[in-house]
Amino acid sequence: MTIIVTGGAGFIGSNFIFHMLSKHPTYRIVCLDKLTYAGNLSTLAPVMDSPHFRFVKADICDREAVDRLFEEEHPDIVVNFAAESHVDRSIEDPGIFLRTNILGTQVLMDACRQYGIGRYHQVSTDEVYGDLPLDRPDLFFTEETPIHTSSPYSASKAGADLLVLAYHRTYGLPVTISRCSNNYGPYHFPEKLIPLMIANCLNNKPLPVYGKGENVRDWLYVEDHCKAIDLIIHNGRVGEVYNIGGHNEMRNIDIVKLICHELGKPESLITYVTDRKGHDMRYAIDPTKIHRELGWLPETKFADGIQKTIAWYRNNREWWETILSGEYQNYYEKMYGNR
Ligand code: NAD
Ligand code: TDX
Repeated sequence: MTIIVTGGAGFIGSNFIFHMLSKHPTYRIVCLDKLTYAGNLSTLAPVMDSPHFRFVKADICDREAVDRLFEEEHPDIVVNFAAESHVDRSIEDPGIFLRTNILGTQVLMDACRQYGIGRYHQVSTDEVYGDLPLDRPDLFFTEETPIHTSSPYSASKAGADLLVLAYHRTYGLPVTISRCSNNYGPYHFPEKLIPLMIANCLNNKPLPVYGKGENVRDWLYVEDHCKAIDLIIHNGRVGEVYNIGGHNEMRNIDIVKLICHELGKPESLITYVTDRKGHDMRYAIDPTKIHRELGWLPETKFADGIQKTIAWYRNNREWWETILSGEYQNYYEKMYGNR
């Protein structure tokens, strides 16, 4: 069994590679990654020398490179994590989001059609459903909830999802799609809420909370997401969408306060800043389908997962300080300098 994992040098993709190599020791995992600002080869150091692993630096939009890899590897399965993934960046510059997230998906699926594939899996997001009101805690996203996007990022992910379903219906490509809620855990790029707040806390820097901090996200430990994808690519029904989420809704401000508390830092570090444009209020996933069909349930409770995550950032300062010391400084100044 050979699996091409695109975007495997990023947060969830790298965790997925670690999971697959340990859970399926006979599989060959080939990581294709462009190594954008979000990709980090040092993350993959523990598996780089494994005879079951190969890393290839390439852009999923580069048809020649993708075709060459398919000719060399004859993959059975492709799992597409590669994407521009940060909502705030998509508000500043949507173009690269449309290119990578939509056109890159097309290139990968064209190669799957040309060379044949057992399964093409698209890693999507709950953000394609838009948001839910704060005063309707009874509402959840199901797989039937209409697509209704808010940001250029979520619109690009939704565009890709529609294309994936079109390739299934039109060409019979054996596809599956998963739509997961917010992940957290090791190797999360420090531009995202949880790792940014941990890193800033550890450096005694202000903690920039957008708006009033009342927005709600449904947090899932990254390993639980990886296990769900593992189940879907093996046992999920072709042509189907599976929602993944842990019924763990929390307000941003409560997460930030919890991180302060865990790290023994004062809440006075919290700074309320100008809200994100078009900011989604609440995400909440109904994961009944994946539970009923595939037996998936989240295993890590938030109280444990956040402790493990904070411990990881404490013990792996070099990983994130290297990021903070580079180009990220310009990004941070641009995003938060005058906010
Ligand atoms: P990430 O930004 O940490 O990693 C993205 C990876 O893709 C990086 O390694 C980057 O180098 C690579 N990449 C980007 N453009 C590429 C291109 N053109 N060709 C090849 N590689 C490219 O993202 P993440 O948080 O790990 O998210 C992975 C996937 O999961 C994305 O598709 C995202 O939309 C989805 N998702 C993320 C979350 C979350 O909470 N992080 C939740 C649901 C779904
Ligand atoms: O500095 C910040 N301050 C703040 O208040 C940042 C970076 C974020 N926030 C808020 C915005 C959101 O309400 O925290 C919440 C979470 O923000 P992000 O970490 O940027 O995640 P989100 O916008 O919810 O999107 C994430 O989940 C779905 C991932 O980045 C996406 O890739 C995934 O599809």
